[in-house]
Amino acid sequence: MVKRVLMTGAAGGIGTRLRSLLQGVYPELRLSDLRQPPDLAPHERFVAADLARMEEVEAAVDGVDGIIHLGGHSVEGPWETILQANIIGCYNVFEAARRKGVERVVFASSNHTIGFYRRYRRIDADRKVRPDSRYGVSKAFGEALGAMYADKYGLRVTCIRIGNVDDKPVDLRRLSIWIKPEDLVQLIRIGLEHPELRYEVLWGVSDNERGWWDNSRAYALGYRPTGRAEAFRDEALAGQAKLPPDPIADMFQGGPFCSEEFRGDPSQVSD
Ligand code: 15L
Repeated sequence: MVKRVLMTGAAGGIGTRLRSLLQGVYPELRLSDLRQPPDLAPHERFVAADLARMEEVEAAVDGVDGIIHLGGHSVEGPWETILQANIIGCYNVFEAARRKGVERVVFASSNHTIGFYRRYRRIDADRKVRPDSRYGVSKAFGEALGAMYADKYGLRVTCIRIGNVDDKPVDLRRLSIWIKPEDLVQLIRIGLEHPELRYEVLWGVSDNERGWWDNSRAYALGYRPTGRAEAFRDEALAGQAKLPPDPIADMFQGGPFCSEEFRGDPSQVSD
């Protein structure tokens, strides 16, 4: 039974939403980030940790049963930033979990692990990765680390390839990849609580008519999303109409992460 849970990246956008949604679910929800969130509630315990510093990560994970690893750099960035926050930081979280005997890790992966699949492709999590950014590569690295720590050291690991967490989808692409925050909580709880789980890669997406990803494994584990992006169709399309044209982004699932720094010929991106 998972009772004590650490959330890294607790001061970030997703962490802030999850703090209230997870309130009371576990007897202890410990929060960690570089800086303390300004609105820390009396029942919340905060431990400052720089993920790139192993001793700080070890101190943060000490005594917990499960980790929700949201921390790191959450968009594309310079290599040095990605290296410290997402490569070294992610290694430190898994390795500290092993050293401290933490049973479960839920890793916030991203749709940007597969961003260079074209939008007309329907894929499952067994397809090879096609990262669209250094950020996407770092998330694929995190998934690989998770597999190794599960297979070699017996941790129970769930990687959630998150689409886009928001109150509602804000453009055309998000009509396919949006996830309602409450649905993400369901997936995290599967990762922390499902008795048979060993290593899983699940799609962090709601029940979207225009979805691109086969999430049948998540459904088999009990996922019952309540979010439906299509309910916000008109607003999302109005949001899309305000965006500048970006033909490369429009071809691929990763959207603007694909067009940023793109110097190639899109017809050469294998299909
Ligand atoms: C992500 O992985 C990012 O963390 C988030 O900021 C969004 O940009 C999202 O992907 C997206 O693809 O919309």
